[in-house]
Amino acid sequence: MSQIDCTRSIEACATQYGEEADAVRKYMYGGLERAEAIPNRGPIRFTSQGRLASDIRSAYSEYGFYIFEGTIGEREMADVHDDLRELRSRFPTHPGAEVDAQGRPALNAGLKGPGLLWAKALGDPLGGTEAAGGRHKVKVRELEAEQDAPTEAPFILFGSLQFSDAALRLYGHPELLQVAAEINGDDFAPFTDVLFIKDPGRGAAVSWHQDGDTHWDAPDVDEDTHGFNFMAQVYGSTPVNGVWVVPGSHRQGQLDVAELVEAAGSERLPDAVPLVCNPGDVVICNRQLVHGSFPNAGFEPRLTINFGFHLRKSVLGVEGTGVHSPVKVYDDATIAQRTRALGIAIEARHQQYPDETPYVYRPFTERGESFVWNEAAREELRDYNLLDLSI
Ligand SMILES: O=C(O)CCC(=O)C(=O)O
Repeated sequence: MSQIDCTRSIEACATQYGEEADAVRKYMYGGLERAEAIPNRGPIRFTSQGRLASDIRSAYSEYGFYIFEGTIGEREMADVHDDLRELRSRFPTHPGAEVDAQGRPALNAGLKGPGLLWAKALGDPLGGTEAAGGRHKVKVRELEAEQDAPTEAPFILFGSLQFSDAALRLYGHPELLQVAAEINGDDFAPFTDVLFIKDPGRGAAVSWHQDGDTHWDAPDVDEDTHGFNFMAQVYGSTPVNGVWVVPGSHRQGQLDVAELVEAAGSERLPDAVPLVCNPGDVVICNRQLVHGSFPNAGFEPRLTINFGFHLRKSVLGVEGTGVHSPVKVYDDATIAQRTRALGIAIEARHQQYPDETPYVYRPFTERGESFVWNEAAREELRDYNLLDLSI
C-alpha cells in the first residue's frame, strides 16, 4: 500500500495526546488495517471502449472514494515540486502581509478572492464555528506546536489554478477528466480548486464534516448529487497527516456529525479510515462522505492539490451557498464562464505534454469554443474562483 513509513510520526503524534496516547496509536494502526482491507485502489483503468472499468465505478459508488495510484508520473511530479517551491516563495511572510520574504508583492496581492488562509499551528480553525455554513460541528483536539514554530501556518490556498501552472496542468489531466465525465456526465461542471497545506508539526485540522449544502432535502438527492473532489497527493498521505473518511457515508444522507462523535465517545470515529497514499496518487473523494483530518503532529508533509467537479443538473439554475464564492444563481452563462479555466488548463497541459492526447470536453466542441495558453489567458484566470460553483 503506502511506501511511507509513518511509525515514528504515529508515535510522536500519539504522545502529543497525553492520556489518550494509547487510544490514538490504536486508532491509527487500526485505521491502516481497515484501509488496507478495502478493495478501492490501483491505477486508473478504462475498457477498450474507453469507459471507466466497472469495478472501479462500483467500488467508488460503494465506498465513496477510490485511490488512483501512480496517476502523476515522474516528469509531472518533478514539475509539481519545482512549481510548488516557487509558489511557496511567493507566499506572504505572515497573515495580512502584502509582500513575500523577498519583498515582492505576495502571490495574492491585489486579488478580490480569498487567496491564502492561515491557521493556528496544529489548531482546528473550523470545528465548532459558523465557517462554511457551520458544517464542521465539532472541534477536534488542538495540539501544541513546538515553541519555535510560527503561531500561524499556511492552511488553504484558494483559487489555486491562478497561482500554480503545475496545478493548472494537472487540472487538464485527460484520464482524470475522463473519470469526471464517467461520474458526472460529459457535460460535467467545475466546482472549486484549492491546495490543502499540512506542514509537519504545523498543519491544522479540518474537523469532521460532509460537504454539500443545497440538495440534501431534494426528492432526487443521491450519492453523486454534491459532486466529488480529486485530491492529488504531492508527498503522499498517512493516518497522521491525511484525510480520514467514513466509507459508505455518502449514501446515508445528511448525518449529524456531532451525534456520531458523541456516540463514538471521542473524536475518533470508529469506522473511519485514513486515505493512505504515495506521492503521485490521486484520490477521487465523494463530497458527501463524512471526512476530516487531524492536526499534523508528525514528521511528513502533506500537500493536496484539490479540484472538484459536479453534475451539471446539480448546479444549473441553483443558487449557490456563498461558501466558496459570492451568492448567485448559476445559469448557463455563469457555468460556461467558470468552465473557461478548464479550456485554458487543457491547452496549458497540451503545451507541456504535446505527445499526450488532450481531453475533449463536449460542451466546448458544441459551442465551438477554443482556447490558448498565453499571458492573456493567465490574466483571465485572475480571480476566476469568484465564480466557483458552490453547492
Ligand atoms: O485535506 C484536508 O485536510 C481536508 C479536505 C476537505 O475537507 C475537503 O476537501 O473537503
